[in-house]
Amino acid sequence: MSNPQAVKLYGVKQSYFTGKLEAYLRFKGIPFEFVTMDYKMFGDLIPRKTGASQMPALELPDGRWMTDTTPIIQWYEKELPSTPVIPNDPTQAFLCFLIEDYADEWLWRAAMHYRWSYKQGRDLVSTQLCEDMCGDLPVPLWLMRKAMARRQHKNFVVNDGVTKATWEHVESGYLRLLDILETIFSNRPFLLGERPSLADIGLFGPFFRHFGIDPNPAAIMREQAPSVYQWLARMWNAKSGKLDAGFVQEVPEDLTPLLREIAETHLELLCANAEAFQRDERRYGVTIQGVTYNNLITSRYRVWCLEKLRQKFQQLPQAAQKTLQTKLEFCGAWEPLWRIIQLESGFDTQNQLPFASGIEVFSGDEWDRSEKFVERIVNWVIQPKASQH
Ligand SMILES: N[C@@H](CCC(=O)N[C@@H](CS)C(=O)NCC(=O)O)C(=O)O
Repeated sequence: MSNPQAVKLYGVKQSYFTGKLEAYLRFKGIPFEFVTMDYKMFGDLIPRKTGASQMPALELPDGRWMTDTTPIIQWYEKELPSTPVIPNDPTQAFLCFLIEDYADEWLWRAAMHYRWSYKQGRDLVSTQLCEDMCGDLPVPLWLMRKAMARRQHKNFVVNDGVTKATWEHVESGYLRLLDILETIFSNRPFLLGERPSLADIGLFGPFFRHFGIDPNPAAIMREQAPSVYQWLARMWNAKSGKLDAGFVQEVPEDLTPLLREIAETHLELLCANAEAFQRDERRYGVTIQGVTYNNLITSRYRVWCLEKLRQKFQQLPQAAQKTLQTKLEFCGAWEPLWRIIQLESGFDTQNQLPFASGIEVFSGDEWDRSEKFVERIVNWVIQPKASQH
């Protein structure tokens, strides 16, 4: 029997952000019922209720809907403050937001690339996604899988700047991150000590549902970073009720290479994206660690991400700002955080998320929306002649 107090979590078991939120709900002991989001919900119910065609979405027992894992978690942290994932220490708290943002927005290129550029990942996940999301479409599975793999590859790999020239850099970012995390998780169970923080939950998104499942990156992780592999299972099974351990004091030295990596990659991308947004350009290029990515789609959502990080800093007391500034300068993250003088996404200006109408990370003409995907398969199969015109 279903629990009337349970929230409904709409998503699929292959999804980055659904996995992130599941880990959080499990850790906090928030009862939830998992609802597989099929293509009809994705294209209709979910955007109608939340404003955005994205997963996950949460439906509360009182009928309210929430979208976007970042504000959802922040809302729950205020509602259920007794077992926090955001440390009290302001420097640690800010670094958690920064690591979460890097995991949400930067790592998805590598995650999508390993999934959709390699045959093993593509075959496995296109089968799972089509069976779970499109099981009732009157279309042969092989055809659906082909259309799904093509849509995902175009949206998340080609449109995100992965080419022959950037391929190696994309993969080297994953390998470097494994090395950094292997050191950290050889020293302690979670990024900031004996209990999971928001930084672990953020990283769990790409790591659990992509790097840990997709055959190619998972094989690399098992060989090269067994402590990271072990952390994945530890995170999945972490329960706040069972933990009385705390966060470490201050910021451990072994986080410095991670923060430097974030400064050189993610913050550079956020700046270039924000500049393109200001200039009203739909596509832009950026050089990261000496490698140039071209033709990236400008994202209003990611302008908002940078805006939010800056607001988090500004909300801190003066003394905390000073300590944090020193740390960020040391890691090269201070200058890019403030490089853009005028930053205005115009999104969620009243701070009403996760209940306000959300926006997708990417949208616009270049983005192949899910509705179009279904429409195209139906055209191919059911009206093959009509689709030739
Ligand atoms: N910022 C959102 C991102 C959610 C998101 O982009 N989810 C992906 C799946 S993991 C999605 O729905 N993509 C839309 C698409 O494929 O069209 C969050 O944190 O919830």
